[in-house]
Amino acid sequence: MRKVIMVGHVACGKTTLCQCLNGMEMKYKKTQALEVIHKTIDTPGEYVERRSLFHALVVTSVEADQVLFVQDASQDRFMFSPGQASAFPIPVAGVVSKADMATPRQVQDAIELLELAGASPIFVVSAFTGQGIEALRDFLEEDVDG
Ligand SMILES: Nc1nc2c(ncn2[C@@H]2O[C@H](COP(=O)(O)OP(=O)(O)OP(=O)(O)O)[C@@H](O)[C@H]2O)c(=O)[nH]1
Ligand SMILES: [Mg+2]
Repeated sequence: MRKVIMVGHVACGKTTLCQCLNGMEMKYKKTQALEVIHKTIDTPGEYVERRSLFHALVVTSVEADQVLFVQDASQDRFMFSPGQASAFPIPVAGVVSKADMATPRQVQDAIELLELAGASPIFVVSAFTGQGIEALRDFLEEDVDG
């Protein structure tokens, strides 16, 4: 699996997604610092919410192959700015999380906002129901060079 770095607002589901992708038991634990979980770099949501910390995500991404911008579909709060993916030196894909809690309209809005941020491709997932997880896992298993 590609080495992934998770980027997204507080409580959007990054840690749960890391646990799910790595076949671990899913249990809540607030992320307090940058943390490596198997081949995944988990990050606290505060790093994308506080502009002064954002740079640390960009620097740390050098250690990874793939950024995942994670957006909670059930929240109307959106932390990514247009074109923000271009700040990273590695490819950025998007994940719309918690699809089980969102309306189709909310899912569509989250997809469009992630596209605007420059993330591609975009996966709609639920760590709870397993929706979209296989497709995301297959994508991450692809060779980094294509
Ligand atoms: N319904 C639903 N809840 C989810 C899903 N994924 C995560 N959650 C819940 O959302 C809450 C936050 O999940 P976390 O994975 O800890 O979020 P995080 O992005 O790591 O948050 P920080 O570490 O604070 O940045 C927890 O209560 C999870 O159980 C999902 O797919 N569906
Ligand atoms: Mg976390």
